[in-house]
Formats: sequence, C-alpha cells, structure tokens
Amino acid sequence: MRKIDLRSDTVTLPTEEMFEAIKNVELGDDVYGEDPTVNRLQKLGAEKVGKEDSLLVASGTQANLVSLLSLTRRGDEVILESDCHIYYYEVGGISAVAGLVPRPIRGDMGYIGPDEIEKELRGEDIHFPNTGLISLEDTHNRAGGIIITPKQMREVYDFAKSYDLPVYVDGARIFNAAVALKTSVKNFPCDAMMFCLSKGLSAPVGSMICGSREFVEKARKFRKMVGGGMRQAGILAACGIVALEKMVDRLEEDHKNGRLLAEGLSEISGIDIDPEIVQTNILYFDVVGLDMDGNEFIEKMRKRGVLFSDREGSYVRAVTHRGIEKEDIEETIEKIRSL
Ligand code: TLP
Repeated sequence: MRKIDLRSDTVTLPTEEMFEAIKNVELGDDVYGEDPTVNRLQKLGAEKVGKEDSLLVASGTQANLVSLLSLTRRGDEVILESDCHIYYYEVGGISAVAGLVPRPIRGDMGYIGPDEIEKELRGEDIHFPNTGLISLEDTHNRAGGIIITPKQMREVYDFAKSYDLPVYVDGARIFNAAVALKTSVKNFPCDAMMFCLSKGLSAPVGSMICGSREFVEKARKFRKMVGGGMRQAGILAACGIVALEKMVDRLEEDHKNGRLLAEGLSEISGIDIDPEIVQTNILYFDVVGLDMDGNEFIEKMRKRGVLFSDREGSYVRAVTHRGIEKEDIEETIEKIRSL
C-alpha cells in the first residue's frame, strides 16, 4: 500500500535535478573554506535573505544552537515564545550547551510583540541575568505554520533596537511565509536568521545561518566547536542550490493543499479545525469528538496508509509538502470519513 506521509515536510526526498547536481559537483575541503559548491550556496543563501553572508550547517537544530552561541554570552537570558522549537524540541541545548537562560513568553498564535516583551525585560539589578537576545520563529511550527508578518517583525525589531538587543529568527520555514505573503525573505527585519533546506525545499540535509559577516565568522568557529565542520559538503550544497533556485515558488502548492485538507477535515463531524487559520503547510486538528485521543487516531490511520504526527492529547498534526498531491488530500479525507 502506498503511504500518504503527512508527518512532516522533512520527509521530502531529493529531486532528480538534485541527484544530477550531485553527479557533476565540484568539491573541496569546506573546513578550509575550499569547497566551491558550498561557497556558491553560501553566497546565494545570503543574497536570498538580504544578509552579508551565510553558513551551511547540518540541521535546523544545529543552526539554532550555533546562532545562539554566536549572538549571546553564557548566562544571558533569551526572550522567546513558550511554544517555539528552540525551547520545546531542541533537547534543552539552549541551556545545556549554550549556557543560556530561556525566558519563555506565551504568544498569540506564535507571536510575541513589544508589549509582552517589555514586561519581561530585566532592569539593571545585581541579581538578574543580562537580557541578551530576542528570538522569534517564522513560520511558527506549534502555532500551526502561522506567519509572523514583516510588519510584526518590524515592531519587535524596532523595539529591540531601542534596548540595543539583537533579534534572531528561527526561519526554518521562512520561505513558506514569504511565498504565502508574496514577498521576499529580505523584508523580514532581523539581525540574524536561519532557514532549512531540508524541509519543504526538499534538499536531503542542511540549514543556512545568515547575518552579518562578523556574525557568520563567529558562527563558523562555533559550528566547528559543536562538530559541524563538514569536509566535502558540496555534495549537500549542490542540492541546496537547486532547493533555493527551483523549489521555493512551488511551496504555494503545499499551502493550497494544506487549506484543502483543513476544509475537508472541518466538514467531518467529530473533528475540530478552523480552515481560516491555516496559512501555510502545517495544520493541527482536534479529534476529541471522535472519542479517541490523538495517538489512537494516528495508529488507526497508519493502518489505513496515512501517516500523521502527534501532539499532546487529542490534537494531531498534518504537514503538506512536495509529493502530496490534491488526490492524496482527497484520499486522506475519504479514509478519515470511513473511520
Ligand atoms: N521541526 C521538525 C520536528 O523537530 C518537530 C518538524 O517535523 O517540524 N525550527 C523549526 C521551526 C522546526 O520546525 C524544526 C524541525 C527545526 C527548527 C529543527 O530542524 P532539524 O530537524 O533540521 O534539526
């Protein structure tokens, strides 16, 4: 039975063009800065997001960790949203490895604005840690692929500058945000950002850290420290170049399919979801009215060939991506109905 895999956009396989690019790739030792393909990707990555420079790292988690290390000093406090990936899903690396104190703030659909942040800022006091960084996530995964708009980010950025604080963006899916808003990633104001090549953009491995030249220089050293200095990484970078040049615009299809799935789900009694809030390719729905919890639902659907990922209680997550077509969405809805 063919599986319809809606667990994550991380399951996307490389495209034919990526395999072709690997066959013809030029390689060197990237720890010496001598891999021409990595260098090309890093130039392209920086251009796409409007920053001075960028750096290829192994994963989104590594990108966040290395960025935190590069933007702060040990013992600093980091203001972030309480459901963000850095705080929720990164094994506590922010504290365990970077030595930072997270200060989580509950956001509104993933967004924390100047008013909420200002309340949490520490004044000068011998007892307090220094506030070192504001970190945002765009799109916000656990909020359901919700976009922080350039305007919202501008509010936080301008506010942060009035306190001389840097702003970092976990933009694992920032290209989804830009495509959905029909804008450029360059319009999301921040000091540094990371994005993933290995999610909706379909590359097999890799994320990019982007920012000023000085920031990227620091990040290069921290990347080495955490064991992320890769050698002939051009094999991966070749796919990353295809991802950035060819795979961005099609994210629109994933968003359409996300909306289609949400609409179909909303018509099934026992399932609760408001399709209006689905903005990109991630959606959460509540199966409580089906008299089962999320994991039971997931298990039953797995046996029917449709894979979802879990969340707490009666919530289930679905993510649309390349390889999921309109027909797959229709089949999924049919299979849930028959359940
Ligand atoms: N998210 C994964 C899981 O870890 C939950 C997924 O399937 O969505 N930032 C954000 C916003 C992410 O969603 C993820 C991955 C990461 C960082 C980490 O990227 P990786 O998995 O490459 O370390």
